[in-house]
Amino acid sequence: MTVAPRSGEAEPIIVAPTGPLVIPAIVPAAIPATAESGEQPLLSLVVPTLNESENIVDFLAAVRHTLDLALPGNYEVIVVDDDSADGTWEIAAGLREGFPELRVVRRQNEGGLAVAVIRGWQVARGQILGTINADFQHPPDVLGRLLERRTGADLIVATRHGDGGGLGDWGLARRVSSWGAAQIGRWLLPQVYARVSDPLSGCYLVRRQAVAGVPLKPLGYKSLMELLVRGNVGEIHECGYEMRKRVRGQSKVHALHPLQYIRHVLRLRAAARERR
Ligand SMILES: Nc1nc2c(ncn2[C@@H]2O[C@H](COP(=O)(O)OP(=O)(O)OP(=O)(O)O)[C@@H](O)[C@H]2O)c(=O)[nH]1
Ligand SMILES: [Mg+2]
Repeated sequence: MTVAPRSGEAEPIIVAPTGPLVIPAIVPAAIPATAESGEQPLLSLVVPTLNESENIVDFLAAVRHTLDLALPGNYEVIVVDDDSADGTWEIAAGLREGFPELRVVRRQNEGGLAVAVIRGWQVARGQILGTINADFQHPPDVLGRLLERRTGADLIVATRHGDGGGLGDWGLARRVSSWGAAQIGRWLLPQVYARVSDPLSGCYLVRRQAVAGVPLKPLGYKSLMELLVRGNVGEIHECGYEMRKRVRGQSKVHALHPLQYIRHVLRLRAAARERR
């Protein structure tokens, strides 16, 4: 990992960490405080990206707008890009000069969405870690509402299945596949579904202390289930949101994802049994 101080000039693009997927309990000394305040920000929001050049500029502007209102000067946004062929990482890096809270990780050595999120948290400075997709399917203003509900919670989940949330104008095929994935999860990991209405959510905030120090090993897309089984998550709050359809750019979901998901759920079921 290369992270240089940010005195005046933009931090270099960060090389993704390698090795065990463990989030440090204490921000590593090699990661400097922000130049602006000299302190660590409260929130580190990871935005995983793969070929999101059509979304990234507008998306980061929207996130910035929301977080400048909710947590002015007290957050950082970390784009974790998998060396996208469309240059998403370069476009994001070009925005850092006018957006000092923005950091960019370029990951070249491995793949997978859930792992990308954890790699971002490994270079994070905040005590609250978060993630949101870059394609506007999670409306960026949900971040403000998640933050409003953080008092007393280890985890605050943006949910499609409670608190007024919904699947918006999703088509039938997508609704059926989402329902099927939830049924498999409910069957094999009932203890997870007893705690959270939407453990497949890709938008949530979690306290560093609730997930630090535990070896994580997600497979595929779903990071929240991983934290719920392997982490030490106490009180959970939820916040409903209406999921949108992707408007620009291509979906990265591919035929292998359902199989990966089932393998991941089975792995978590075994891990949950061992913890009992
Ligand atoms: N770093 C990284 N990001 C990824 C990867 N796969 C997907 N993403 C990003 O993760 C987010 C969710 O991916 P999507 O392809 O939109 O998945 P989805 O929302 O389940 O599917 P759609 O509804 O079809 O868009 C987006 O910001 C993607 O750019 C990956 O392998 N690595
Ligand atoms: Mg999407």
